[in-house]
Amino acid sequence: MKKNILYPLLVAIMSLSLCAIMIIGEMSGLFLNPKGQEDQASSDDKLIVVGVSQLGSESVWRTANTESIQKSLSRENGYFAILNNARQKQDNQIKAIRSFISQRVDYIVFSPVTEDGFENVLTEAKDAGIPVILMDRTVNVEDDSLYVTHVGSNMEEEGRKAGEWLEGELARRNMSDEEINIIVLKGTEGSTSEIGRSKGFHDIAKKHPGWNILAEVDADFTNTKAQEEMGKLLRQYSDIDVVISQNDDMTFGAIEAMRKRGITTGRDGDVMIVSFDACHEALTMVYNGLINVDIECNPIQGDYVSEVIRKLENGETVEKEYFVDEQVFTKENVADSLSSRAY
Ligand code: GYE
Repeated sequence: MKKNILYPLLVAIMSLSLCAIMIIGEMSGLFLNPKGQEDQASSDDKLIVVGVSQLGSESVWRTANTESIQKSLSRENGYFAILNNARQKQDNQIKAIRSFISQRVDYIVFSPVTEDGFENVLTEAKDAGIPVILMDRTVNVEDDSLYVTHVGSNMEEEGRKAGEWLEGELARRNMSDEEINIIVLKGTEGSTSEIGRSKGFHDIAKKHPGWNILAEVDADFTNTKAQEEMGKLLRQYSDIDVVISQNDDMTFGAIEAMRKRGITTGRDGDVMIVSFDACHEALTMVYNGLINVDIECNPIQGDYVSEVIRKLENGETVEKEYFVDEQVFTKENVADSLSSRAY
């Protein structure tokens, strides 16, 4: 009988003590460690995991673009970004995307080195239910549902701006009816930036029978390749009036090749230089008159990408294409942007 009364009493006392220990523990921080870990784990669970396949690190532009995406897709902003650098090789990009698929990332952000050749891997991403956001360059696929959206520049428009600048400059110099010898240093053959800039420039060039395009050479968007190619072209052609160089890094290489041979460039030089990107170093050269014009291509695309992801997370619809804002820089308007340009 005694035993029966004591037993529930004992259980009640033990439960109360346990509660008290837990409350005191909570207040004194005794359980802080396990709970802290739990918080960390659950906040990690809330992070949006993004696989980023960057095509390479071939240019100043690319470095700024990579930094922009890393900054926007930071942990503080709610992301866990896995970045892969493909070193300008399509195979590396395909491998990276496959690895993102097997890691079951929430999104893939992808800057394709060329437009062709990604249909299969993008189909695999779609089948796995992973939305793909194209950044900077785009892809050539029959089924455009293989990607959600493209955030980048209007490359064709950039090419047209280059042609229109040349039209205007020749008119200003009263040279519109003269024969003009042009060299085009192209970026990576088959990339969106090369295709667009070439097409845009050609659209203007074909209106001018006097514009002779002597050569169009692939210099892969790099300084060293452009220096090498420009060296060869200078041995081949003695009367070059204009170099259209599809990015600033190639422009630096081309100018160096000309400088070595005593050829001057820019406003008062032997050869007019039209460049693309508008990084700080090139804008300085525009200011100093060594480059005539720089068609801006804006690499700061991270916030646009993050905004697209935010919309998708909220179930909102997104546009198929987002173009970033860009301008044209000549000596007349470059000074203000020069001081604020961070890349
Ligand atoms: O102009 C060049 C880079 O695709 C817009 O790629 C980009 C181009 C950029 O390597 O510098």
